[in-house]
Amino acid sequence: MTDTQTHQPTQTQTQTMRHDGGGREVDVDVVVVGAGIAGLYLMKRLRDLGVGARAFETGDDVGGTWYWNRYPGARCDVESIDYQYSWDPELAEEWTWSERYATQPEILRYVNHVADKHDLRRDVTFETRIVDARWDDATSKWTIRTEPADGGPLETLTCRWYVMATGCLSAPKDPEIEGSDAFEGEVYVTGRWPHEGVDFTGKRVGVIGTGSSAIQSIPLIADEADEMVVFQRTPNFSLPARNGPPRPEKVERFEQADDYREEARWSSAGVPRDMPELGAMMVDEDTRRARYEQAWQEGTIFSLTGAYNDLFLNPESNATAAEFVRSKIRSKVDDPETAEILCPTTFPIGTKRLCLDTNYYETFNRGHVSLVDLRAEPIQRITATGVEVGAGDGASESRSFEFDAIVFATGFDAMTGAIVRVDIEGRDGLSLREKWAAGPQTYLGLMTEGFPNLFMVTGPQSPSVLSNMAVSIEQHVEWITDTIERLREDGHDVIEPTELAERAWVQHNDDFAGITLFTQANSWYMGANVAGKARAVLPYIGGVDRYRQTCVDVVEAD
Ligand code: N01
Repeated sequence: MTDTQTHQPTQTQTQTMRHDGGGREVDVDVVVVGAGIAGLYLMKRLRDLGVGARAFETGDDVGGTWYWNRYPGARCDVESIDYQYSWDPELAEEWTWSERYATQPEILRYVNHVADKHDLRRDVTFETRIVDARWDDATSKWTIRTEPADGGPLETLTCRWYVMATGCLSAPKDPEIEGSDAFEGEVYVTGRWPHEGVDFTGKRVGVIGTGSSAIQSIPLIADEADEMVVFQRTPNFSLPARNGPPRPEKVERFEQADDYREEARWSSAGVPRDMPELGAMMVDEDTRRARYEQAWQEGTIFSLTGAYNDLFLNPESNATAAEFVRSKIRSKVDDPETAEILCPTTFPIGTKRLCLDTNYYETFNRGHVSLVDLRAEPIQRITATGVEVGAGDGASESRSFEFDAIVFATGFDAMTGAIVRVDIEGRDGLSLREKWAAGPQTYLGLMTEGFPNLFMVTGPQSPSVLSNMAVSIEQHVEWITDTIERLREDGHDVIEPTELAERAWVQHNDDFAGITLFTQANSWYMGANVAGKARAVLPYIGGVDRYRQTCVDVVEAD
């Protein structure tokens, strides 16, 4: 399934080649982009294999997503017992999660603990971004230019292998609102939250967006703000997280950590759980409602849409789960009009990522919090003092809101954004940005034809965001490092998917997506949240277990 070329095995040591024009030129075996959960594990594996590697990170420390997303209420929506590294079994003994769903500061402390314990910072260059990367067929190497945050000279490196461990939700998207630079008050973006925190006490705050980041932060911002207005374009389905101490039944199962983790690796979403055998329409309404109620009480993103086996396939089944959640929203929100605005009706439940919340809907019962339905009154512009909404057709009146602070919770250019923001040029000058203009084309979400020796961790067309990222990251890191090790042992310098293998994988992804309801939503899963981005299902829908088996089969087939 792949082409390889044979050369001498690469050097294992990092070598300084020459100095040039103020910038240095360095040759390493592997360049890794990102020092988050994926980048750190990559660096550890490569070091253990004796492969010279350097990582680059735009932040000034490790943590990736947990470094950047410091907004109030930021938590993982996968339980912490599941969302942690498995490669160092001692960590489970050393680290006890204080909550079922740990907060961002606790997760960041955990990542720092791992970085300290394994001395992983020493091979990372912080506050440095990759500007571009070009493949050279003559040397079978990548040439990469990096730019330090302090505006210092660009550095040029060459490497044999180039790994993007850039995360799926790391490139904040442009808010795409007229005048978004015009506001003269405080401006915050959830994905780039100030490290020192923000005190909203006594302030009038506008929040734009109602995705996970907004749904987690709104109740806490409302605790401080004098007045809060939430601008909602599309309502989301959110389930109560029921956060608290780690669940005793989970803690007990995790006592057999090896078995538990193996089960996670071979589960459909990277979290061990019982799979439903029945379709939703195979049971009567009372049974169904009781099952949904049980799932609602469970408080996970998997429980409700995992209650029946056809909720992503059969619109009629899906509608029963969606209506169940809408009934819960109506029961939580006092004002019937506000409740209706908060009820999602335009996409099947689960086809936009479900949110987990603590008191989100209840926040709209507070006197100082109001909701603006942007479908009825779209944002016209952001002004120096606030936000103007209205149909803009002269038929209805426009309204202005004045704020001290505006929070943009407007999301990310997901899955492909962080990859194509680097100017990557493969064989014969082929631009990755151009190759993916009509949607990503990858082999297994790990590589892409025309870009030899370029690997992606949890790239598009792999399970990634539809799974427990911790499990999917480890699988990719191990696959990539095993592959590099094998190529070196066998004296191969180049690996690249064939065009046919890639076409088949893209087709397989499309086929899977086509039989599900995912294509019916204008979600970031579909690339639909970014103006001009091609519409394509970005994650692999077939499940972690099926995907892992495919990767195993590919390796076994040599
Ligand atoms: O981003 P989003 P997010 N005018 O894209 C709105 C993960 N995550 O940062 O839906 C007005 O979901 C946009 O409206 P619409 C998680 O996987 C995880 O919240 O495009 N509104 C939407 O409401 C999550 O799914 C955790 O109509 C505009 C919102 O902004 C993913 O990250 C926590 C607009 C963006 O929502 C992304 O979540 C947080 C405009 N011009 C995030 N542009 C956990 O682990 C955008 N919007 C719990």
